[in-house]
Amino acid sequence: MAILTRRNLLKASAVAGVYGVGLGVAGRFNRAEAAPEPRLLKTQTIQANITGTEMTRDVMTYGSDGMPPVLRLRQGEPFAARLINGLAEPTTIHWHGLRLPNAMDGVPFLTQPYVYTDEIFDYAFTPPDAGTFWYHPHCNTLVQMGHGMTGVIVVDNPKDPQFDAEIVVNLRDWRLGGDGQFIAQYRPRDTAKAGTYGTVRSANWQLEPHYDAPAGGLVRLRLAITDVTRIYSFKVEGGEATVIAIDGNPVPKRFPLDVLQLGPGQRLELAIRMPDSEGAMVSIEDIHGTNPTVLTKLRAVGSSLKRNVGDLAPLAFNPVQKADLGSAEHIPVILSASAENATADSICGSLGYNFWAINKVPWSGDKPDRTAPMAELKLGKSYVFDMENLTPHSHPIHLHGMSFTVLSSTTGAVQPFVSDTYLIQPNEKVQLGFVADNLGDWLLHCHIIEHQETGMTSYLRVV
Ligand SMILES: [Cu+2]
Repeated sequence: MAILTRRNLLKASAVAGVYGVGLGVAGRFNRAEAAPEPRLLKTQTIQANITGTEMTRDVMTYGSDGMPPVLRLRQGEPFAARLINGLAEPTTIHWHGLRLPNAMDGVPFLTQPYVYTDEIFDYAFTPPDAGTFWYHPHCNTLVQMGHGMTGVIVVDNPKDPQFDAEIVVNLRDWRLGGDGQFIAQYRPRDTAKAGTYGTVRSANWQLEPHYDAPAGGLVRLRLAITDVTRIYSFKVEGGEATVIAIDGNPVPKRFPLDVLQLGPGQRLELAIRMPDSEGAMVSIEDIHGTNPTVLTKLRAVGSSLKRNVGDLAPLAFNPVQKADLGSAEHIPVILSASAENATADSICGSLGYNFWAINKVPWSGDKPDRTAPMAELKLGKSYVFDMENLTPHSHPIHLHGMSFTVLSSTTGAVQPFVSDTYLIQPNEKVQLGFVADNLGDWLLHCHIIEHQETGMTSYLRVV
């Protein structure tokens, strides 16, 4: 792919705008409906009250109303968004977990040019899957995401069972000092370990917000971990919580939530049966690490609806092809540390260090010095990632453009979850099966953004 210069950029944007979803991808990802009116997403720098006491300056967001809006799409219906860049630096939008044409994937150099200050880029695609997804930049990602640019996407299937309430929660931290202002987004010594944690935790940009829900009713709770670093272990107190979907896909078999560990980029959907008595609270907690934290609370209101989680019809599975394991080709994916030198030679992609590598190649992505793809895949063929984590840290590994099924793991029995992100533990070996059903260059990277930007990034080419 040619490197696009700034001069080419307006031309490229115009092409995307006119042809939208028609850009070079065959099959069901290439549906040629007329594009709907685009949703305007203007990036800008604002002040926001996150700590509850001070206004934080230099917060970055989409729109002007604080937290980036929750975008609601419909499964199988065309969607369009116009990115207008009001930041003082380039940006792009990646639609995490959505299977869409490669030209819409939002990765600088791999799939699209930078969108510079005051320029626009038109995105258009038709989401094939229903569920909880999210959107964020893929340029100067640690800073832009760290400063606020992480929003949740809900793709509705109108045939889903009826809940009595739905609550969407965007979970993330902020690196703020005692004066409520941003401090350095990372410390290299932490980048070389689990990553640099935020100092202020939030749910929907608030500290422990409370939401009302009907007593005795069924709540569809959509949790999205949009933080750049933190791994969560979810626990629910005070109500009955059933896991119905993970990472945008219904689970093969529902199960009661005991404790579930999920990493940056992952989503959890729970059916919560609220207590019967008015005023009773359900608390959603993260018990990972040494500092258990209440993230948000739901308060039962009204007289009991006396609903039963067993009455909920199942969610429809998304149309994700299953790999043919008999013919599948195996691709090794080895996650390791690296000590090669790096230079901060990119606007979007590098922190100036290499600490990590995939298959021994450290590459921070989002920059012009492309490495070769880790593998070239044939459209329509089945593959299995044999992924192995040689590091002493967990890594949420995210595949763009395609969904995989978890086949087996050395950690013990795994459910055949369909997902776009797998949180691999130290010393774990996992097998992930998928069909290469989407043409183009697709990133595979750790979603601890410091790891991504210090080498734990690679990409696949589907031809
Ligand atoms: Cu990582």
